[in-house]
Amino acid sequence: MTQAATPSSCADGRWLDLHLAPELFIADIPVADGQPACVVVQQGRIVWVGPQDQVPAAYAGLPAHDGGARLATPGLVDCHTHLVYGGERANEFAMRLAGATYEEVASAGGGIVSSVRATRAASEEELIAQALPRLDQLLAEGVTAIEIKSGYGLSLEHERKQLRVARRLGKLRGVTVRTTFLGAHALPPEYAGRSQDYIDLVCRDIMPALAAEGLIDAVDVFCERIAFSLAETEQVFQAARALGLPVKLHAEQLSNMEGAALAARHGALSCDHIEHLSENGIAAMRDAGTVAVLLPGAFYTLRDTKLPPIDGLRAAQVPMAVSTDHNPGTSPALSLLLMANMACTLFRLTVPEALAGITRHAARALGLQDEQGLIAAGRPANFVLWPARHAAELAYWFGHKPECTVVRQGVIAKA
Ligand code: DI6
Ligand code: FE
Repeated sequence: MTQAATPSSCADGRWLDLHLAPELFIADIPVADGQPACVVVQQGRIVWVGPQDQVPAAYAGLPAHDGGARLATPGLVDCHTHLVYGGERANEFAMRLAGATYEEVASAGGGIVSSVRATRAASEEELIAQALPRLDQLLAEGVTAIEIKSGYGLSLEHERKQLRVARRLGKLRGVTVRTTFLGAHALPPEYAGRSQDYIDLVCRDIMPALAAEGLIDAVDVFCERIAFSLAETEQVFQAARALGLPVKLHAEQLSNMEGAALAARHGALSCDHIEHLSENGIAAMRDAGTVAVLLPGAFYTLRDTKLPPIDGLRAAQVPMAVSTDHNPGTSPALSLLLMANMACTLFRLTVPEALAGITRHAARALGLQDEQGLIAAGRPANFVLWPARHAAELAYWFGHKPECTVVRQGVIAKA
């Protein structure tokens, strides 16, 4: 049995000599740029934020933690991962280097279905043991909330197993985990050629059962020509809404299916990938308050050339999040900071956009905007101290794992 990570100590007290990242905090008393700040934590929650020379007397006697003049940001939020799966697919990496397209690999029995076979063959304990090192890589970089999808089980038994593993990972590491049911990720082999029958099974049997077991926080669909149609997506969303579950969508990754507009009609939390997002989709997302989740790791791995419509999203003020999309096929990425760098370098996001993308906009994509992604009084204590003075350094450096101090759910998870 994998031992839970023992938190080193309680984070309660005054965190002094901090420099707060612009736009990622709300202070009780204004903090000027460069002014040393203090964050006060009591019973695991932030109770005050402001200049360290104006800490209220009521907190003066609390233990002091030295922030070391470091940059403080909210805990990072990885809002789109397929972190739980069996095996790996390095062989496909080699196949694509030899010229096979992602769709050709899928048609040759590789792709998602090969991970399905490996996931079905693995026990719950084996999936935990395989996922923990991947989760620890992300946690070491200050992730304090993460979304974990199913979608490699594609049956009641194995989708349940994936979602149970996701819940257990959160408990083992004391990290906020939001689970997303992605039963409509691919057609399982036993339903080859019978897509509608499988979607009926997903909507009638699998989703209601797992929702009743409290395993589902949101529902997602891979809406794409090599996956599920708009009509099938609509059916899954109708079933989700009937169960009171919010939805999100893998939308417009390889083509424009107008999936984002459909998702927005259902008040989707987010539409993700969106390289082929249309003006109509942007307007629909804007009107619905749906977050655009950018996944530069998949874009990079697939050597995609179709950039998401960043200028259009920016002009429409659609919140943009950035995530690893960690999965064994198109984005075996284990660094959210690298994704911030790639969002700037490949997608031309500004540094403030990229940092909001891995904190407050990512929190919104999970419905966690009131408790994650911002340093402010009244929220659980989830923040990171970086060996940096300027926020731009978080997107500038890449390929390293900065030695950071992580406060996660009110404990010092990494000193
Ligand atoms: N789009 C993707 O890029 C991943 N899933 C999806 O809907 C691919 C997942 C995999 O290849 O295992
Ligand atoms: Fe994905």
